[in-house]
Order: sequence, then structure tokens, then C-alpha cells
Amino acid sequence: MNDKLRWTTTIGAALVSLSLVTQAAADTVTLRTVSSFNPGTAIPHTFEMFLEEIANDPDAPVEINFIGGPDAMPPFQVGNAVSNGVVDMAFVTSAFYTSSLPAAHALNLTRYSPEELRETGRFEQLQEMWREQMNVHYLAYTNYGNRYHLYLNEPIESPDLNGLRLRITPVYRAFVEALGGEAAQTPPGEVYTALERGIVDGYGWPVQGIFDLGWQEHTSYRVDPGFYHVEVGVLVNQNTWDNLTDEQRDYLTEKAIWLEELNGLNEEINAEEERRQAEAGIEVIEFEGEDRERFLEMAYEVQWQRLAQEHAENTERLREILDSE
Ligand code: 173
Repeated sequence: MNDKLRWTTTIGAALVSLSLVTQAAADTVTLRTVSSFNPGTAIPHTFEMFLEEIANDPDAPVEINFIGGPDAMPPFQVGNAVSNGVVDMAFVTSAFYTSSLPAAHALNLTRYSPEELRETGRFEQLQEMWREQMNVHYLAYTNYGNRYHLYLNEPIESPDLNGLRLRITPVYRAFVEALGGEAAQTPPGEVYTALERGIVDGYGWPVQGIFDLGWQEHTSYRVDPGFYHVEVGVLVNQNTWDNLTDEQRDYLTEKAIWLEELNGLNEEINAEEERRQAEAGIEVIEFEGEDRERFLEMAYEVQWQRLAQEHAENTERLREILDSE
């Protein structure tokens, strides 16, 4: 081989290997991801298992670049960010993005588990709605089996919050107001200070997670029963989703179903949280008999009613998907 030919061959080989590298890069994709809940806490517990599962899979066709939680982005802006493509993926509850998808938090009122929603085609109807109205692919439904509660620093004897101010999100607003309470919305990051300063007499939050930000220090009572189903979704920007290969979409869907199966852990986690709350001296105010029935019925009824008043069309569509036989 003369020198010129050898040189050309070397360049040719280099170009071939360069194009192979490019090819490999095209087969994997990096998804910029944010969470609306603090990393390492109860609510994103299974989502973080999902991130780890993918990070530890040497054959994963996607890579997830986790940017952070509320320190990286205010929780109520996360829905908007995944909707307009500022991030590719988000872990966020529907109550935090009602400005992007009005009445989205009807999800909390579902009669069906994520598994049942998928089996009956209802999940696809939700995905269609989320795509049309928010430009996202609703990938996975976490925290089903966790439930919401009211926590108080003043005792009550019946379902009556007259004279009390509670920290809320759109999850609890209608219910708290119907019970005669005053509602004050804050992101989770402001609950501790609101309690410490006595700005609120209590708050709404799931059974899981009150220890994560130290709220047990300023919590005297939990009201039972809990109500609704907690919903926190994994959303993917629709353009990002459409640009993935079939293999990448199938992979993420398979991991999403694996993640939803982890909802089965919640029963045990709930029991452990109740035990820890009791140990921390949090007393249970438990409504029984008629009070209990009225409390639960009212929780659902007033939320559906308020959603219908404020967003009739979306509510009708969501009620059909989530609450019809
Ligand atoms: O209380 C809240 O901030 C809230 O709405 C919520 C929703 C899902 C999980 C945890 C909290």
C-alpha cells in the first residue's frame, strides 16, 4: 500500500467509526427530568426506584438526567415546564398543574386503580386528553393506595372546621371550605413556616410524608378517615415522546407499568406512617358512624360539584372516564 492509499484508508476507517458513534448516540436519548417533590422523601419514593432501575440497566435505550426537585423548579411551574418542553419528563401531581389542564385533579376522585384504568381503556382516554390539552404523554400513575388526610392543631368533635384556617392545594380546597374552614394555598415548602408561625391551624397532606419536612413538630391531630386517592404522575413532553423510537417508547411504557405495580407497597407504608405518627404523639380524631359517612360522601360530592361549576366540559369528560360504571 502506498502512503496516499494508507492515509485515505485511515481517514475512511475514522469516518466509519465516527458514524458508528453517531449512530449509537441516536439510539439512546437523554431526558431532562424534574420533580415537584423533594428527592429522598416519601412521595417520590417509587419514582426514584424507577430512575434507579433505568440508570442501572446497561441496555436501557434512554438515559434520564435528573435535574432536581423544588430547589430546581417551583412545584407549581413543573406542569408548564413539561408542557412546553423546558424539560422532557416531570414527576408532578395534577393539583399542581390545574392552570395547564383545568380539573386535572379529578384524578384524585377515580373509582378505578391505574391497573383497572389501563385494562378498561380508560387510561388511553386520559392520555388522549392530556395530549390534546397539555401536550404531554401521561406515562405513569404513582401513589395510588396512598390517601389524603386533614391534620389539625385544634381538636374538633364533628366534621366542622368553623373558625379554623387550613393550608390547602386544589385537592382539599372545596372540601375544607364546605366544612366551614378557611383555605390558604401554599406549596409544600411553605407548610413548616406557616405552622410554626401559627398562620394556619392545620393542613391537608397524604398519610405519607409528614416527617420529611419536620411537620410532626407542629402537628397535634390527624383526622380519620382519609379520603380520595393520591395521584402523582410521570409526564413526558409530547414532542419528546413523538421523537423517541418505538423501542424507547415501549421500554418506558414497560418500566411505567413496573412502577405502577409498586403502588402495591402503599398499604404497608401507610401502616408504618400511622405507627410513626402515633409514636410522635399525633392523636387521631376519628369520625365514626354517620359522621364518617357524611364526611366521606361530602369530600367527593363537593369536589365534583366545584369542578363541574368551574370547568364543566373537562369535568364531564373526566367523570365519564374516572367515575362511570
Ligand atoms: O398537599 C399537597 O401539596 C398535594 O396536593 C399533594 C398531592 C400529591 C401528593 C402529595 C401532596
